[in-house]
Amino acid sequence: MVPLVGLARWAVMMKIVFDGRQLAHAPAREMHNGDWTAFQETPARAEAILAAIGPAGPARDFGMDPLLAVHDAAYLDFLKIAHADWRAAGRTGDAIGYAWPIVGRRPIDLTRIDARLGRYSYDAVTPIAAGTWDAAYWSAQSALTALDAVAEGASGAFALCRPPGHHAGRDYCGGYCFLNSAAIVAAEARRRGLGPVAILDVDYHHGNGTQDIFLADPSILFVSIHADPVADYPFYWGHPDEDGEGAGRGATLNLPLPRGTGWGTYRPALDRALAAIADFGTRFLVLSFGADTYAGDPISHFALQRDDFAALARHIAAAGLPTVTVMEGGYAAAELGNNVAAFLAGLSSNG
Ligand code: SP5
Ligand code: ZN
Repeated sequence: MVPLVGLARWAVMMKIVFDGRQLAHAPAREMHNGDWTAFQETPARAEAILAAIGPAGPARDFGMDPLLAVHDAAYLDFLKIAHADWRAAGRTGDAIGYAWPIVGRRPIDLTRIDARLGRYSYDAVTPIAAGTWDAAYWSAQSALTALDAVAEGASGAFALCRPPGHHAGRDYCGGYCFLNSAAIVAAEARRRGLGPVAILDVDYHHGNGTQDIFLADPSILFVSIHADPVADYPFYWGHPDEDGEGAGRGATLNLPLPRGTGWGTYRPALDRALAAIADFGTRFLVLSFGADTYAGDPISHFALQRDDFAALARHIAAAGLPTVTVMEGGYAAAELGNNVAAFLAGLSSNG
Protein backbone atom coordinates (compact mmCIF):
# COMPACT_ATOMS: atom_id res chain seq x y z
CA MET A 1 0.00 0.00 0.00
CA VAL A 2 1.28 3.47 -0.84
CA PRO A 3 2.08 5.36 2.39
CA LEU A 4 -0.15 8.34 2.88
CA VAL A 5 1.36 11.70 3.64
CA GLY A 6 0.28 14.78 5.49
CA LEU A 7 -3.05 14.94 7.22
CA ALA A 8 -4.49 11.97 5.35
CA ARG A 9 -1.92 9.81 7.09
CA TRP A 10 -3.93 10.35 10.26
CA ALA A 11 -7.32 9.65 8.72
CA VAL A 12 -9.74 8.97 11.53
CA MET A 13 -12.19 6.11 11.20
CA MET A 14 -14.44 6.33 14.18
CA LYS A 15 -17.65 8.10 15.03
CA ILE A 16 -16.95 11.68 16.14
CA VAL A 17 -19.51 13.74 18.07
CA PHE A 18 -19.58 17.48 18.56
CA ASP A 19 -22.38 20.00 19.02
CA GLY A 20 -22.02 23.62 17.89
CA ARG A 21 -23.65 24.78 21.13
CA GLN A 22 -20.46 23.73 22.92
CA LEU A 23 -18.81 26.86 21.50
CA ALA A 24 -21.02 29.13 23.65
CA HIS A 25 -18.63 28.95 26.62
CA ALA A 26 -16.10 31.73 26.08
CA PRO A 27 -14.75 33.40 29.23
CA ALA A 28 -12.32 36.26 28.64
CA ARG A 29 -9.56 35.62 31.13
CA GLU A 30 -8.22 33.43 33.91
CA MET A 31 -5.99 33.89 36.92
CA HIS A 32 -2.38 32.90 36.34
CA ASN A 33 0.38 33.34 38.91
CA GLY A 34 -1.43 36.23 40.51
CA ASP A 35 -2.25 38.09 37.32
CA TRP A 36 -4.86 37.89 34.60
CA THR A 37 -4.06 36.05 31.40
CA ALA A 38 -6.13 35.12 28.34
CA PHE A 39 -8.47 32.17 28.97
CA GLN A 40 -6.73 29.05 27.64
CA GLU A 41 -9.67 26.71 27.13
CA THR A 42 -11.02 28.53 24.08
CA PRO A 43 -13.72 27.70 21.52
CA ALA A 44 -10.88 27.82 18.96
CA ARG A 45 -9.51 24.61 20.49
CA ALA A 46 -12.59 22.71 19.39
CA GLU A 47 -12.53 24.37 15.97
CA ALA A 48 -8.87 23.39 15.48
CA ILE A 49 -9.60 19.78 16.42
CA LEU A 50 -12.63 19.65 14.12
CA ALA A 51 -10.62 21.05 11.24
CA ALA A 52 -8.17 18.17 11.62
CA ILE A 53 -10.54 15.27 12.30
CA GLY A 54 -13.98 16.29 11.11
CA PRO A 55 -16.71 15.98 10.16
CA ALA A 56 -18.52 15.32 13.41
CA GLY A 57 -22.10 14.23 14.00
CA PRO A 58 -24.42 16.23 16.27
CA ALA A 59 -25.29 15.35 19.85
CA ARG A 60 -28.60 13.76 20.80
CA ASP A 61 -30.31 14.98 23.95
CA PHE A 62 -30.41 12.36 26.70
CA GLY A 63 -31.75 14.84 29.22
CA MET A 64 -30.78 15.49 32.83
CA ASP A 65 -31.01 11.99 34.33
CA PRO A 66 -27.50 10.84 33.28
CA LEU A 67 -26.06 14.12 34.63
CA LEU A 68 -27.90 13.70 37.93
CA ALA A 69 -26.43 10.20 38.24
CA VAL A 70 -23.02 11.74 39.00
CA HIS A 71 -23.71 15.38 39.92
CA ASP A 72 -25.50 16.93 42.87
CA ALA A 73 -28.86 18.47 41.91
CA ALA A 74 -28.14 21.68 43.86
CA TYR A 75 -24.80 22.04 42.03
CA LEU A 76 -26.52 21.72 38.65
CA ASP A 77 -29.12 24.30 39.71
CA PHE A 78 -26.28 26.62 40.70
CA LEU A 79 -24.47 26.13 37.40
CA LYS A 80 -27.57 26.90 35.34
CA ILE A 81 -28.18 30.28 36.95
CA ALA A 82 -24.75 31.32 38.26
CA HIS A 83 -24.04 33.77 35.47
CA ALA A 84 -27.52 35.30 35.63
CA ASP A 85 -27.06 35.69 39.41
CA TRP A 86 -23.75 37.39 38.77
CA ARG A 87 -25.38 39.84 36.39
CA ALA A 88 -28.27 40.38 38.81
CA ALA A 89 -25.69 41.39 41.43
CA GLY A 90 -24.61 44.18 39.08
CA ARG A 91 -21.42 42.57 37.86
CA THR A 92 -20.01 42.54 34.34
CA GLY A 93 -17.87 39.92 32.64
CA ASP A 94 -17.47 36.33 33.82
CA ALA A 95 -18.54 34.99 37.20
CA ILE A 96 -15.64 33.93 39.40
CA GLY A 97 -15.32 33.32 43.11
CA TYR A 98 -12.91 34.77 45.59
CA ALA A 99 -13.80 33.02 48.87
CA TRP A 100 -13.82 29.27 49.40
CA PRO A 101 -15.12 27.30 52.39
CA ILE A 102 -12.02 25.38 53.39
CA VAL A 103 -12.26 21.74 54.32
CA GLY A 104 -14.06 21.43 57.62
CA ARG A 105 -16.44 24.38 57.34
CA ARG A 106 -20.02 23.37 57.95
CA PRO A 107 -22.24 23.34 54.86
CA ILE A 108 -24.33 26.51 54.92
CA ASP A 109 -26.94 27.14 52.27
CA LEU A 110 -26.09 30.72 51.33
CA THR A 111 -27.64 32.70 48.51
CA ARG A 112 -25.08 35.40 47.78
CA ILE A 113 -23.46 34.68 44.40
CA ASP A 114 -19.90 35.05 45.72
CA ALA A 115 -20.58 32.56 48.49
CA ARG A 116 -22.17 30.14 46.06
CA LEU A 117 -19.24 30.45 43.62
CA GLY A 118 -16.94 29.47 46.49
CA ARG A 119 -19.21 26.63 47.61
CA TYR A 120 -19.30 25.01 44.16
CA SER A 121 -15.74 25.50 42.92
CA TYR A 122 -12.19 25.11 44.20
CA ASP A 123 -10.03 27.34 42.01
CA ALA A 124 -9.78 30.68 40.20
CA VAL A 125 -9.22 29.35 36.67
CA THR A 126 -12.81 28.34 35.97
CA PRO A 127 -14.87 31.43 35.16
CA ILE A 128 -18.55 31.01 34.34
CA ALA A 129 -19.70 32.96 31.26
CA ALA A 130 -23.14 33.55 29.79
CA GLY A 131 -22.94 30.45 27.59
CA THR A 132 -21.30 28.11 30.10
CA TRP A 133 -24.29 26.00 31.08
CA ASP A 134 -25.41 25.41 27.49
CA ALA A 135 -21.90 24.52 26.36
CA ALA A 136 -21.27 22.18 29.30
CA TYR A 137 -24.69 20.55 28.85
CA TRP A 138 -24.05 19.80 25.18
CA SER A 139 -20.50 18.67 25.91
CA ALA A 140 -21.95 16.02 28.23
CA GLN A 141 -24.65 15.12 25.69
CA SER A 142 -21.95 14.66 23.04
CA ALA A 143 -20.26 12.17 25.34
CA LEU A 144 -23.55 10.33 25.88
CA THR A 145 -24.11 10.26 22.11
CA ALA A 146 -20.68 8.67 21.67
CA LEU A 147 -21.61 6.11 24.33
CA ASP A 148 -24.81 5.33 22.48
CA ALA A 149 -22.84 4.57 19.30
CA VAL A 150 -20.59 2.12 21.16
CA ALA A 151 -23.55 0.56 22.97
CA GLU A 152 -25.05 -0.01 19.50
CA GLY A 153 -21.96 -1.92 18.42
CA ALA A 154 -19.30 0.54 17.25
CA SER A 155 -15.90 -0.47 18.65
CA GLY A 156 -15.11 3.12 19.55
CA ALA A 157 -16.39 6.68 19.42
CA PHE A 158 -14.89 10.07 20.18
CA ALA A 159 -16.73 12.93 21.87
CA LEU A 160 -15.08 16.28 21.28
CA CYS A 161 -16.00 17.39 24.78
CA ARG A 162 -15.41 21.05 25.29
CA PRO A 163 -15.57 22.41 27.91
CA PRO A 164 -13.69 19.42 29.33
CA GLY A 165 -14.85 17.49 32.38
CA HIS A 166 -12.35 15.54 34.46
CA HIS A 167 -11.71 18.22 37.13
CA ALA A 168 -15.45 18.57 37.87
CA GLY A 169 -16.68 16.63 40.89
CA ARG A 170 -20.12 15.71 42.18
CA ASP A 171 -20.73 19.25 43.47
CA TYR A 172 -17.91 21.38 42.13
CA CYS A 173 -16.39 22.89 39.00
CA GLY A 174 -12.67 23.56 38.53
CA GLY A 175 -9.81 23.30 36.06
CA TYR A 176 -11.93 24.61 33.14
CA CYS A 177 -14.45 21.81 33.83
CA PHE A 178 -18.16 21.90 34.80
CA LEU A 179 -19.81 18.57 33.97
CA ASN A 180 -17.73 15.42 34.17
CA SER A 181 -18.40 13.75 30.83
CA ALA A 182 -16.13 10.77 31.51
CA ALA A 183 -17.90 10.06 34.79
CA ILE A 184 -21.32 10.57 33.20
CA VAL A 185 -20.47 8.07 30.44
CA ALA A 186 -19.01 5.57 32.93
CA ALA A 187 -22.09 5.68 35.17
CA GLU A 188 -24.44 5.40 32.18
CA ALA A 189 -22.43 2.49 30.72
CA ARG A 190 -22.73 0.71 34.06
CA ARG A 191 -26.47 1.42 34.18
CA ARG A 192 -26.85 -0.11 30.73
CA GLY A 193 -25.11 -3.28 31.92
CA LEU A 194 -21.98 -2.78 29.80
CA GLY A 195 -19.55 -3.12 32.72
CA PRO A 196 -17.26 -3.73 34.48
CA VAL A 197 -16.29 -0.16 33.51
CA ALA A 198 -12.82 1.35 33.83
CA ILE A 199 -11.80 4.96 33.25
CA LEU A 200 -8.29 5.65 32.02
CA ASP A 201 -7.24 9.31 32.30
CA VAL A 202 -4.20 10.32 30.25
CA ASP A 203 -4.57 14.11 30.50
CA TYR A 204 -1.45 15.89 31.83
CA HIS A 205 -3.39 16.90 34.94
CA HIS A 206 -4.82 14.50 37.48
CA GLY A 207 -8.56 13.87 36.97
CA ASN A 208 -9.50 14.81 40.51
CA GLY A 209 -13.21 15.20 39.81
CA THR A 210 -13.51 11.75 38.30
CA GLN A 211 -11.51 10.26 41.16
CA ASP A 212 -13.70 11.92 43.78
CA ILE A 213 -16.94 10.80 42.11
CA PHE A 214 -15.95 7.12 42.18
CA LEU A 215 -13.57 7.12 45.17
CA ALA A 216 -15.73 4.87 47.36
CA ASP A 217 -17.23 2.95 44.43
CA PRO A 218 -15.76 -0.51 43.84
CA SER A 219 -17.66 -1.03 40.58
CA ILE A 220 -15.79 1.54 38.47
CA LEU A 221 -11.99 1.48 38.22
CA PHE A 222 -10.26 4.86 37.90
CA VAL A 223 -6.67 4.89 36.64
CA SER A 224 -4.76 8.11 35.98
CA ILE A 225 -1.32 8.86 34.51
CA HIS A 226 -0.47 12.50 35.16
CA ALA A 227 2.07 15.10 36.25
CA ASP A 228 3.16 14.66 39.85
CA PRO A 229 0.78 16.90 41.85
CA VAL A 230 3.61 17.84 44.18
CA ALA A 231 4.58 20.29 41.41
CA ASP A 232 1.51 20.64 39.22
CA TYR A 233 -2.19 21.44 39.33
CA PRO A 234 -4.45 20.22 40.97
CA PHE A 235 -1.91 19.70 43.80
CA TYR A 236 -4.29 18.21 46.38
CA TRP A 237 -5.26 15.08 44.44
CA GLY A 238 -3.46 12.39 42.43
CA HIS A 239 -0.78 11.28 44.89
CA PRO A 240 0.22 7.61 44.68
CA ASP A 241 -1.21 6.70 48.10
CA GLU A 242 -4.74 7.67 46.99
CA ASP A 243 -6.17 4.26 46.14
CA GLY A 244 -9.86 4.61 46.99
CA GLU A 245 -11.99 4.80 50.12
CA GLY A 246 -14.10 2.26 51.99
CA ALA A 247 -15.55 -0.32 49.62
CA GLY A 248 -13.70 1.47 46.80
CA ARG A 249 -10.23 0.69 48.16
CA GLY A 250 -8.15 -0.68 45.29
CA ALA A 251 -10.41 0.73 42.55
CA THR A 252 -8.35 3.93 42.20
CA LEU A 253 -4.81 3.87 40.80
CA ASN A 254 -2.63 6.98 40.53
CA LEU A 255 0.56 6.92 38.47
CA PRO A 256 2.19 10.36 38.76
CA LEU A 257 5.21 11.09 36.56
CA PRO A 258 7.85 13.83 36.77
CA ARG A 259 8.00 16.95 34.64
CA GLY A 260 9.99 16.26 31.47
CA THR A 261 8.41 12.82 30.97
CA GLY A 262 8.69 11.57 27.38
CA TRP A 263 7.46 8.32 25.83
CA GLY A 264 10.29 6.27 27.37
CA THR A 265 9.09 7.12 30.88
CA TYR A 266 5.41 7.22 29.99
CA ARG A 267 5.19 3.78 28.41
CA PRO A 268 5.98 1.69 31.54
CA ALA A 269 3.31 3.63 33.44
CA LEU A 270 0.86 2.93 30.63
CA ASP A 271 1.71 -0.78 30.83
CA ARG A 272 0.91 -0.72 34.57
CA ALA A 273 -2.34 1.12 33.90
CA LEU A 274 -3.42 -1.36 31.22
CA ALA A 275 -2.48 -4.32 33.45
CA ALA A 276 -4.69 -2.93 36.23
CA ILE A 277 -7.53 -2.45 33.73
CA ALA A 278 -7.17 -6.05 32.54
CA ASP A 279 -7.00 -7.38 36.14
CA PHE A 280 -10.23 -5.55 36.96
CA GLY A 281 -12.06 -7.65 34.36
CA THR A 282 -12.91 -4.51 32.41
CA ARG A 283 -15.41 -4.89 29.59
CA PHE A 284 -15.94 -1.20 28.80
CA LEU A 285 -13.37 1.59 28.75
CA VAL A 286 -13.87 5.33 29.12
CA LEU A 287 -10.81 7.24 28.02
CA SER A 288 -10.19 10.79 29.26
CA PHE A 289 -7.80 12.05 26.61
CA GLY A 290 -5.83 15.24 27.09
CA ALA A 291 -3.31 16.36 24.49
CA ASP A 292 -1.61 18.59 27.07
CA THR A 293 1.09 15.91 27.54
CA TYR A 294 2.49 17.31 24.26
CA ALA A 295 6.04 18.69 24.39
CA GLY A 296 4.84 22.03 23.02
CA ASP A 297 1.92 22.54 25.40
CA PRO A 298 2.02 26.06 26.82
CA ILE A 299 0.80 25.21 30.35
CA SER A 300 2.24 21.69 30.81
CA HIS A 301 5.63 20.00 31.16
CA PHE A 302 5.69 16.56 29.56
CA ALA A 303 7.53 15.84 26.31
CA LEU A 304 5.33 13.60 24.14
CA GLN A 305 5.60 14.11 20.39
CA ARG A 306 2.87 13.71 17.80
CA ASP A 307 3.95 10.15 16.91
CA ASP A 308 3.89 9.26 20.61
CA PHE A 309 0.15 10.02 20.66
CA ALA A 310 -0.34 7.42 17.92
CA ALA A 311 1.76 4.92 19.89
CA LEU A 312 -0.12 5.68 23.12
CA ALA A 313 -3.42 5.11 21.36
CA ARG A 314 -2.24 1.85 19.72
CA HIS A 315 -1.26 0.47 23.12
CA ILE A 316 -4.68 1.31 24.51
CA ALA A 317 -6.45 -0.10 21.44
CA ALA A 318 -4.52 -3.37 21.88
CA ALA A 319 -6.62 -3.98 25.01
CA GLY A 320 -9.46 -4.65 22.57
CA LEU A 321 -12.14 -2.99 24.70
CA PRO A 322 -15.18 -1.04 23.48
CA THR A 323 -14.05 2.49 24.19
CA VAL A 324 -15.63 5.93 24.48
CA THR A 325 -12.98 8.62 24.29
CA VAL A 326 -13.78 12.08 25.64
CA MET A 327 -11.61 15.13 25.03
CA GLU A 328 -10.09 16.79 28.08
CA GLY A 329 -7.19 19.32 27.88
CA GLY A 330 -4.59 20.32 25.29
CA TYR A 331 -3.61 23.93 24.67
CA ALA A 332 -0.94 24.03 21.94
CA ALA A 333 -3.33 25.60 19.45
CA ALA A 334 -1.28 25.16 16.28
CA GLU A 335 -0.57 21.44 16.87
CA LEU A 336 -3.69 20.41 18.76
CA GLY A 337 -5.67 19.20 15.73
CA ASN A 338 -2.83 17.06 14.38
CA ASN A 339 -2.09 15.60 17.81
CA VAL A 340 -5.71 14.59 18.35
CA ALA A 341 -5.89 13.20 14.81
CA ALA A 342 -2.75 11.12 15.43
CA PHE A 343 -4.24 9.77 18.65
CA LEU A 344 -7.56 8.85 17.06
CA ALA A 345 -5.84 7.20 14.11
CA GLY A 346 -3.85 5.09 16.58
CA LEU A 347 -7.05 4.13 18.42
CA SER A 348 -8.68 3.04 15.17
CA SER A 349 -5.78 0.73 14.30
CA ASN A 350 -6.14 -2.91 15.19
CA GLY A 351 -2.98 -3.52 17.18
C1 SP5 B 1 -8.79 20.03 31.48
C2 SP5 B 1 -7.48 20.65 31.83
O1 SP5 B 1 -6.47 20.36 31.22
N1 SP5 B 1 -7.50 21.56 32.80
C3 SP5 B 1 -6.28 22.15 33.18
C4 SP5 B 1 -6.47 23.15 34.24
C5 SP5 B 1 -5.15 23.69 34.63
N2 SP5 B 1 -5.29 24.99 35.10
C6 SP5 B 1 -4.26 25.46 35.93
C7 SP5 B 1 -3.02 25.78 35.18
C8 SP5 B 1 -2.67 27.20 35.37
C9 SP5 B 1 -1.67 27.62 34.36
N3 SP5 B 1 -2.03 28.86 33.76
C10 SP5 B 1 -1.27 29.06 32.55
C11 SP5 B 1 -1.67 30.30 31.79
C12 SP5 B 1 -0.64 30.54 30.73
N4 SP5 B 1 -0.86 31.77 30.07
ZN1 ZN C 1 -5.06 18.92 31.55
